[in-house]
Amino acid sequence: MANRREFIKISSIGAGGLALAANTFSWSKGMSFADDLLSPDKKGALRTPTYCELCFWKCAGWVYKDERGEIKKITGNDDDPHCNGRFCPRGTGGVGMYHDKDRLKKPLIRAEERGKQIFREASWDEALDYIAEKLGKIAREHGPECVALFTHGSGGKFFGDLMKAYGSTNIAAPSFAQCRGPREVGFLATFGELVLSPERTDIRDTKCLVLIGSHLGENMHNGQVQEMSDAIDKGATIITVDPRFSIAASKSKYWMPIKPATDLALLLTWINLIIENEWYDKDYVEKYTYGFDVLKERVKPYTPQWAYGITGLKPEMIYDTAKAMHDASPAVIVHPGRHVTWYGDDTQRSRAVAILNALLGSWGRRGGFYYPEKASLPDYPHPPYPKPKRTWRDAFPGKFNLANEVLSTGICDASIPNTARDCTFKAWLVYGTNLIKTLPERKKTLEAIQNLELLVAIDTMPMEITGYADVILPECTYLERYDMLRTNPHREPNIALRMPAAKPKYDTKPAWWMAKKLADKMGLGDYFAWNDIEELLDWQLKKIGSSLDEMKRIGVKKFPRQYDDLYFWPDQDFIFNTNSGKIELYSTDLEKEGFDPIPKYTPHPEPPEGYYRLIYGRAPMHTFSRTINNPNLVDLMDENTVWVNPKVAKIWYLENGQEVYLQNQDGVISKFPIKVRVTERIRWDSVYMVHGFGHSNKKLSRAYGKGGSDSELISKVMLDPVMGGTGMRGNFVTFLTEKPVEEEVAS
Ligand SMILES: Nc1nc2c(c(=O)[nH]1)N[C@H]1C(S)=C(S)[C@@H](COP(=O)(O)OP(=O)(O)OC[C@H]3O[C@@H](n4cnc5c(=O)[nH]c(N)nc54)[C@H](O)[C@@H]3O)O[C@H]1N2
Ligand SMILES: Nc1nc2c(c(=O)[nH]1)N[C@H]1C(S)=C(S)[C@@H](COP(=O)(O)OP(=O)(O)OC[C@H]3O[C@@H](n4cnc5c(=O)[nH]c(N)nc54)[C@H](O)[C@@H]3O)O[C@H]1N2
Ligand code: SF4
Ligand SMILES: [Mo]
Repeated sequence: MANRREFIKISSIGAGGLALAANTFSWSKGMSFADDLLSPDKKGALRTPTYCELCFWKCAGWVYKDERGEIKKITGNDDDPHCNGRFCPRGTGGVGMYHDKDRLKKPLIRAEERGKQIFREASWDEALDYIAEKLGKIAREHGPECVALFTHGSGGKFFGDLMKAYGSTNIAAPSFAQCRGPREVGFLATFGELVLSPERTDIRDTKCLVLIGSHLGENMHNGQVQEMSDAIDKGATIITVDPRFSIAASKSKYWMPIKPATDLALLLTWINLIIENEWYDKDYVEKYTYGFDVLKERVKPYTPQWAYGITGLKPEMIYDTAKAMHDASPAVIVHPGRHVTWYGDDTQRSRAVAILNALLGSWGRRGGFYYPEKASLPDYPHPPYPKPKRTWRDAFPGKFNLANEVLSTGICDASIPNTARDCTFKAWLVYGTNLIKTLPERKKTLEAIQNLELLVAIDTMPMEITGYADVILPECTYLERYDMLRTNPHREPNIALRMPAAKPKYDTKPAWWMAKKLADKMGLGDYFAWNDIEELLDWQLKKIGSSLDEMKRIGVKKFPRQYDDLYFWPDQDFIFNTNSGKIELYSTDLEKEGFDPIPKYTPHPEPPEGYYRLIYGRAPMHTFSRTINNPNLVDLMDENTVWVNPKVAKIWYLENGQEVYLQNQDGVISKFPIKVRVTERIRWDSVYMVHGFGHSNKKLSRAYGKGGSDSELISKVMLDPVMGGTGMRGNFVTFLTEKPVEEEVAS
C-alpha cells in the first residue's frame, strides 16, 4: 500500500511537479500572486468592483487603477464566499486580457469561404443589420426554432433573452454535455437535487474527501481549493483516485492509481464493502432511502479481489479506504467531480458516487453536502416569450429524456442535414465558447458549420471559432463592462456586481448593448424595455433592498438565509424531490427510461497494441483555450507537454523535451509537435496533456502553434445513452517522431 513516504519518492522524480504542488497550496494560504503592485490605500488609487470571467467560479474582486486611470491589478473581495479575498493566478492575470493587443477590435464580416481568416471591417450598424436581416429570413422560411445559441459566459444571458424573444429555446452550453451534465443527472435521479456551481460540498468541515479524477489544485476552483487546504490542515483524510499522480494525489493519504475507465468497478466494490461490513449510516439509510435491499443484492459480486483484477488496485487499499470513509461518516465527501464526461457510462458512475454518499449519510450533513441558498432577483417586466413550436428534443425522439439542459453536441448533430430528421438548424449564435476546441469529433462540428446559413461569433479574441464565423462581434472584456449580477447559490445567499473599470478599448461593446440593439433591429425592443443596463440593475437591486450605488461601494452583498436549514436536523423528516420522495438508491426515473436502476460495471475498450489512452486535464495558470494567449499568463506557462511513463519512453526511445507528433486510432495526426515529459507520475497505459493548447489561429501571436491540442485527437465519442454526454477518454494515441506529411494532419 502506498504511504506518504512513497509519494515523496515519486514526486521527487518530477521536481517541477513538486514545486508546482508547493506553490499551489501556499498560494491558497495567503501568499497572493503578484502582490502589492499597488497598495489599495495609495493616494489616488481608485477601485471598482467586478467578478472574474477567467473561469466560471466567478470570484468577486476589486480592480485598482493608478492616478492616470490605468488598470493596475485585481484582488479578491474579502466578503466574497467564492474567493474569501484571494484570487488565483489566472484571476490576478485577468488584466492581461484587457491589455492583449491581439484582441478583436472591430465588427467583422466574412469576405471569403468559412475557415479562411479573411474578413472585412464593418460598422456596428452594418454588422447588426446583417444579422437581423438573416435571422428574419430564417424565421420566415424555417421558423425561429432553427436557430441555436451556444453560450459559456456571463454576457450569454442577454443573447439567451434575445433568443427566447425571437422564439427559440435552443440555448446550449458545452458545460453540460461536455462537462458536468452526467453528475447533475445522476444526483438529480438520486437526491432530487442538482450539485450546482459552486458545488454544495462542505469541504471546509469534512473529515474525509474522496476525489475521483477531480484534480483540485490543478482544477483551480478557488474557494473549493482553499477549503481543501484548510481541511488538510485540520487533519482530513484525502483519498485520490487518479491514474496520474496529481497535485491532489501529492496531498493525499491514499493515492489510488486506478487503471483508467474502471472507476465504476471501484465504486461498486466500495458500496459492497460498506454494506457488507455494516459501515453505512443505518438510521439515515432506513429513514431516507429507497431500494436498499435490491442494492445490497446487486452489489454482492463486486468484491475487492474482483476489483483488483479490473482496476489494478490492491484489495487491502480498497478495504482501508472504504473503512476511512466510514470512520469519517457523515463528515465525508465522495466528490461528484465536475468534468465527468469520460466513458459514456458517466451518469451511472455519478449515480454510484451519489449512492455511496447516501450510504455514508453525508447528504445534508456538516462536512458532507450542504443545502445552498440563492438570492433571487426579479425579472425586468417584458411581454411573455412566444411558445416555440419545436425544440432540439424533436431531433431525438424518445432519447435523452433525462437531460435537464440542452445538448450542445445534439444541436451540432441536428445541424447536419439528415433525411431521418425534420429539424435541421440553420444558424448558430456562439457566445464565449470556442466550439472548435471544445466539442469532440471535430469533423462533425466542421460539417455542421459548413451547412449553416449564418454563424455569428461573439468573442473577445480571434479564436478557432471566429475563423468560421460569418459575422464576428467583438465584445469588450469583463473589465470594461457591466453584466447581470452574480447570484450563484452558497451557504449564505449573496450577490456580486461587475461594473466597468475602464472604457471599452477599440470599437468593442458589451453583450447587453449588442443584444438590445439587435432586439431593436428585429422588432423585439419590448423585451429589453430598459434604457441601459444601469437602469436595469438599479431596478433589480432596489427590489431587494439595495441599489446600484450601494453595490458600487461594496461589490458583494450577503443576505440572511430564509431558514436555518444548511444541514438536516437530527431525525428531521424530509421529502426528497424524487418519485418515491426518498433518496433513490434504486432509480425509478432510470428504470422508467429503460436504463439500469442500479449501476452495473461494464468494461470499456482497451488501447490497441502500441497505443496509449489519451487523458487530459487542467493547469492552475490557464483556463481551457481562453487564457493561452494572455500576456501575463503565458509567462507562467507557454506550452503543454505530453506526460509519458519512463517504461513507455524506453520502448519508443523518447527523451525529456523531445518533440513528437501524436496520431490517434482514427489516423488523425496532431497539427503541431508537443514536447515529451518523461515522468513516473503517469501510468504506463496512458499519456496525459493539459487541455487548451495547440492553437491554430495565427492571429494569436503568443499562443499559435504552442503545444499540443487534445481536442483534435478526440475524434471518437462514447455517448452517454442516459443524457447525451460525450465521453471523451476513449481515444488512443501513438507517437510519431518524424514530421508527418501535411495532408494527414488535423485541420
Ligand atoms: N478536448 C477537450 N474538450 C473539452 C474539455 C477538455 O478538457 N478537453 N473540457 C470541457 C469542459 S469541462 C468545458 S466547461 C468546456 C469549455 O469550453 P469553452 O467554454 O468553449 O471554453 P474556452 O475554450 O475557454 O472558450 C471560451 C471562448 O470564450 C472567449 N471569451 C473569453 N472571455 C470572453 C468574454 O468576456 N466575452 C466573450 N464574448 N467571449 C469570451 C474566448 O476567447 C474563447 O473563444 O470545454 C469542454 N471541452
Ligand atoms: N486552472 C483551471 N481550473 C479549472 C478549469 C480550467 O480550465 N483551469 N476549468 C474548470 C472546469 S469548467 C472544470 S469542468 C473543472 C475540471 O476539472 P476536473 O473535474 O478536476 O476534471 P478534469 O480536468 O477533466 O480532471 C482530469 C483528472 O482526471 C484524471 N483522469 C483521467 N482519466 C481518469 C480515469 O479514468 N479515472 C480517474 N479516476 N481519473 C482519471 C486525470 O489524470 C486528471 O488528473 O476544472 C475547473 N477548474
Ligand atoms: S478561480 Fe481564479 S480564474 Fe476562476 S473566477 Fe476565481 S480568480 Fe477567476
Ligand atoms: Mo467544465
